[in-house]
Amino acid sequence: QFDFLTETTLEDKVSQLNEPPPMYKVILNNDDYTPMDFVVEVLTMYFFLNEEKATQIMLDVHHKGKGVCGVYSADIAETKVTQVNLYARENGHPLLCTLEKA
Ligand code: TYC
Repeated sequence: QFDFLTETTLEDKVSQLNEPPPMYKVILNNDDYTPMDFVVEVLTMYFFLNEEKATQIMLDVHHKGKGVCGVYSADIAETKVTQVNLYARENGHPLLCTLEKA
């Protein structure tokens, strides 16, 4: 059996049932304008990190260009990215949050 719309075979579907869902890394990207305090605030608000862990991740991103905020299933990862980018835009900052397959 082959589903022409999704291009999945029955075999694919059965193995998907037995496997955990694909996971995605939520990535924070560095820029030269977003204030450090704002990045820490975002990390504590959306990723349930304490001030210390949030500061660590923020500094890591600041020095290395990007960093992982968390790993989630597709739906949750997409929601986090949307929320962070929207909140940054609402506050006039260019902070960019993206997804990568884990
Ligand atoms: N580089 C920014 C600054 O010096 C701080 C910053 C950190 C911005 C992490 C974005 O994802 C980021 N103000």
